Amino acid sequence: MNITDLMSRLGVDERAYASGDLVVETPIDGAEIGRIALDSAENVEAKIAKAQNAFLAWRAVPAPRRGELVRLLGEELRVHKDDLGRLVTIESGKILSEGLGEVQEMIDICDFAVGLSRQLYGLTIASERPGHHMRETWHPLGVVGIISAFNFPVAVWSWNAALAFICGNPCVWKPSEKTPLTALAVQALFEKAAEKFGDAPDGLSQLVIGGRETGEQLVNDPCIALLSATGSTRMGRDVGPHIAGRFGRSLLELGGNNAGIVAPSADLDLALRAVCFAAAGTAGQRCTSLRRLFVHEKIYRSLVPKLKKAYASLSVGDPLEEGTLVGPLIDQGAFERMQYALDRAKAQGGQVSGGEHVGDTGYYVRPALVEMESHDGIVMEETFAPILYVFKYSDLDEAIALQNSAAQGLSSCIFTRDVLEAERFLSATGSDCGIANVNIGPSGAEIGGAFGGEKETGGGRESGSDAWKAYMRRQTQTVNYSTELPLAQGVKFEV
Ligand code: UN1
Repeated sequence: MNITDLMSRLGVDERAYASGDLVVETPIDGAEIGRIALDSAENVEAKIAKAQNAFLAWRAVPAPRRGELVRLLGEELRVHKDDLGRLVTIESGKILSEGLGEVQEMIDICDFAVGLSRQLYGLTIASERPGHHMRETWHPLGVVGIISAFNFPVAVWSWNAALAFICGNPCVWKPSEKTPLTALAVQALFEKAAEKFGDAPDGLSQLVIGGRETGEQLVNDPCIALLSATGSTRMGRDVGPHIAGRFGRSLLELGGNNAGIVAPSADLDLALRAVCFAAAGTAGQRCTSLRRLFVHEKIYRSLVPKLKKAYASLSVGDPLEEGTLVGPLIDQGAFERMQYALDRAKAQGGQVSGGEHVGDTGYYVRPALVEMESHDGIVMEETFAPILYVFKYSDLDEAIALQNSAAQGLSSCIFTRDVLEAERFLSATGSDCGIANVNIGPSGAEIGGAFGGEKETGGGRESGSDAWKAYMRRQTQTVNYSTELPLAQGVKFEV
C-alpha cells in the first residue's frame, strides 16, 4: 500500500497531501495516508469566480470539440485504471474489483458523453403562423457544483462532470472529507487531459477541499447554476430549499431504503447470489444497497436458512486481498450506527444473525441478516451498513405496498419467473422507485440509464438517458422569415 508511488504515477505531487488540517485515514487499518490543506472561504470564492470566467469561454466551444476533452479524459482513466482503482479501495475500503469497477464506470460515462457531444438534440416545432418556424435549442447552463460522498468517491464526479463538460459547463467539486486523495488524483488526470487538449480554459475543473461551510458556499453562490449533491436526505433537506430560494437548480441524489421481493417462482440460487451482492457487497455502503427483503411464505424456509449460511461464509477482510468480498466500514461512526440499528431491531423483536465486529484493526463487520415481523421503527431508516431486514409475505400487493411505504424511492427489485408478477411490479401501480429491476438486485446500475430516485431520494437524475438536459438551459426560439407580422392566437394589433 505505497501511497506515494501510487499518487506519483497518477500525477499528484507529494506536497499536495503532505500537510494541512484535514487528516486522511484508510479504513483498511486506520493508518494515516495524507494531510490536506482546507480551502479558505476566500479561496473557494476565487475558484468559483475562476470557473465562471472559464464558462464564458467554454460555452462558445462547439460541443463535439468539448467532447474531445472528455475523450482524452477517458483515455487517461483507461491508462490509470489500475492505480486509481487501487487508490479508491485504499481510501474508501471497497474491495479491489469494485474500486476498479468504479473507474470503469468513469470510463463508460466518458464514452457516453463523447457520443452525446454530437447529439444535444432539440426539437423543431410546427408554428401556427405562416412564414414562421419554432425550435428548441439547448445552451450551456453555467458552473456546476458537485458534492460527492465517500462511497463512490470518483464515479459520482464523473457522471456529473463528463456531462457538464460536453454541455459547456465548468465544474467545481467538493469531494467528501473522507476521500480527498482520490479527488486530487482525478483532478491531476483531468489536467493531463486538458494539457493534451490544448486550449481548455483555465479553471474548467476545480477542487475545493472543505466541510459543511464549503458546501454551503456552493449552495449560496449565485454563480453555481446547478448544484449536484449526493449524500444523506438530511443534507438534501438543507441544500434543496436554499438553492430553490435563489432560483438555482439542484440535482439531489439522497438516501435509499431499497427493497427486493422474492416471489414463489423465483430462481432461488440466482436470487441468493443477487441478494448477497446487493446487501453485503460494498459493506452495505451504496445508496442502492438492498436493505429490506420480502420473501414469499412458500419459499421462506428454503431461501432464508441458505441466505444465513451464505452470510456466515462471506469473506470479510482486507479489500486489497483477492477473495475478500466485504471490506471495512468507513469509520467508527458507521460502525456505531450499525450497532445502534441492530440493537433497535432486536428491541423490536428482530432475530439478528451476524453483525459482529471482525478482526483487530479497522471497522470490519460480518454482514447482518435480521428476520423481522414488524415493518416499522428502525426498518424505515437508512443505516449505511450491511444490514438486511427480512420479512415473510403472502400477498404480492401487500409486499409492494410495504416496499413503497419507505420515505425514500431509489431502487427496487423483484425475483420472479412469472411474467404477470414482473409486469405488475414494473407497472404504474407497482414499484414507486426511480429504478426497478427484475431478477437482478437493486444496486450496480449501468451508466446508460438515468440514475436517481423519487420522494426523499431527491428526484434528481444523472448519468445516462436524457439526464444531460439538467446541465443545459432550454431556449424556445421562434423565427419569422416572412414580411408579415401575424400574431399568435389570431390577436389583432394594427398600428
Ligand atoms: C451510490 O451509492 O451513491 O447503482 C451510487 C449502483 C452504482 C451507483 C451507486 N452504479 O450501485
